Amino acid sequence: MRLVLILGDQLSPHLSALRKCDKDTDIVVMAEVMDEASYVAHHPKKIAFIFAAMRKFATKLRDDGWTVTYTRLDDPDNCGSITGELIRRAAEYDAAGVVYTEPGEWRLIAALGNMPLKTHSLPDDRFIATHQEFDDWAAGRKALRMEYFYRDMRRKTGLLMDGDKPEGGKWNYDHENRKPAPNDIDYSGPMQFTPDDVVEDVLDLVAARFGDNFGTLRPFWFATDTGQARRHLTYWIKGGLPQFGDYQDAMLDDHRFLYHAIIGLYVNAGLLNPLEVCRAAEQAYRDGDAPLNAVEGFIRQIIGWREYVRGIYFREGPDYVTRNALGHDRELPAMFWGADTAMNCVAKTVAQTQAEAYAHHIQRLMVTGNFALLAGIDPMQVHEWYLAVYADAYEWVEAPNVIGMSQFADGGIIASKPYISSGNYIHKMSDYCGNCAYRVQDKTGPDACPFNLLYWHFLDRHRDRFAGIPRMGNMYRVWDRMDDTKRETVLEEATNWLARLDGGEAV
Ligand code: FAD
Ligand code: DLZ
Ligand code: SF4
Repeated sequence: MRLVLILGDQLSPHLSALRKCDKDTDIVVMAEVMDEASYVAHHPKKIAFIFAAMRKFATKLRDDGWTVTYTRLDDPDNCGSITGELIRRAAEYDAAGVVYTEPGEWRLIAALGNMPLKTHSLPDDRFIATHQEFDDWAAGRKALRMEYFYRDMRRKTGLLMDGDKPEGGKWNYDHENRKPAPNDIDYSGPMQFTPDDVVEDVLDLVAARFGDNFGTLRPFWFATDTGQARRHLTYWIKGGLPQFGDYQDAMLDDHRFLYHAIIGLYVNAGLLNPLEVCRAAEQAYRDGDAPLNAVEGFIRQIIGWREYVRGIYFREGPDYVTRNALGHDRELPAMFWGADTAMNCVAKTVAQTQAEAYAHHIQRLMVTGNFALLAGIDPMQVHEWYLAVYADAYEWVEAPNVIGMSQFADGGIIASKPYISSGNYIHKMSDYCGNCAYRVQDKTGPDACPFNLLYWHFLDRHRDRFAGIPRMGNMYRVWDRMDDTKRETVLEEATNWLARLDGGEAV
């Protein structure tokens, strides 16, 4: 008899560990444990989502004939850690060993590997590329650009392929996907689910135990099982996907979700399979219900970006999260935890993060991420913030996005140049600036948008590293053409603004 470990983000009936084992003889172990629930101060909605989905998945496994031992967070015998629970259960059932699917964090991989039990780790084949395939692709390349990896994934899956050619003749339709914010959104998603008894029990538990964490628990509306997640997906494919491409990069004060899929949390926890999601989107294109730019853009996010960042996380190793190539060391300011700020774009992104455990990609990258990078905030603190506050955050996917793509702390493995912008970009893509105490048009002066000041401050202080990058040369030429007094004013005002930030002012 063996134990089969199922972690909170492995809630998939075809998980490799389940396929390997026998429901007549082996015993599934699932456990809500404090170690996992507190290694960062997760958003209460994220904890509630994971616990509720775990409880429902355990019931499904029992219905399917498995014997499941399930430890609730408040069970008196709870050992508090995954390894503690496995050791306890192994003694209880005199188990010969533990079978598990490789976790998505180095931390847990190490802990499971160091247990005093016989263990058998299996690859997580819910992903399209194996570690070996990614490493083979990466080997010998000077630059690991997602686009080329993505093309291989298109060929491997056959998604949007026309024989050996890409559907429509081009691999990537991104240039059609950068429309600024529309005046209105005609999609009412995401689909919201009323909590049932299982979810209500979990909400009470989470409110009692994690009520002080950053984030609002109720109203809670996430899907918590595969059936619900599929209903939401179908609803989005019909109502959201057709316009997903056009407005992928847009941001609106009054619309938290726009045309985004809000499926990251479901796919990452195992409720939806990434290929199933992509095939459903492809079908909408084949049926004439969604345009190619939307469907290609969506599929690229999943079989391209999602697979690519995972490949980087495992290739780079456990020290990836500690990297700090730009030597940034500013404390994460209180505005990230909801303290007042006059910057409307940051305030709105943080407020919706607090309410929903969700912000979409451009908010994460070009508002909070851009700000943290320009202001020189310690990337480890930025990483821990993102890992805590988003319902879809697990280290394998969050760290490459934050440490690599957003903060350039890996020195340029993921991003060929830093994702930075002045207030102009936010102004173009959103309606935030119209409601802001700062003036996006002002480059200097008391009302100048902080992004305008910090943008030049960043470029100036990292000149040695970035001036030689061809696609950044233009920015330095603009800076160099400014007259000396203006340059000095910008740098002085940026420095003063940062000092006020450090002093705890609600800037
Ligand atoms: P959509 O915009 O509708 O996209 C569809 C799907 O594509 C997503 O659900 C996701 O599975 C996938 N996807 C899109 N972009 C990426 C990407 N860059 N990396 C991996 N998958 C991607 N994604 C996470 O799943 N977890 C994280 O913790 C996370 N942290 C991020 C931090 C930063 C700083 C940035 C810039 C991006 C981060 N992302 C993360 C990627 C992306 O922002 C989210 O996947 C997306 O916002 C989830 O919302 P959605 O389901 O509505 O996605
Ligand atoms: C994120 C999370 C949380 C909050 N709680 C649990 C838990 O109590 N039990 C569990 O098995 N998994 C949990 N998880 C998910 C794990 O942290 C996740 O498996 C790792 O982060 C690896 O991706
Ligand atoms: Fe953000 Fe600047 Fe626009 Fe204000 S003016 S919303 S700080 S970009």
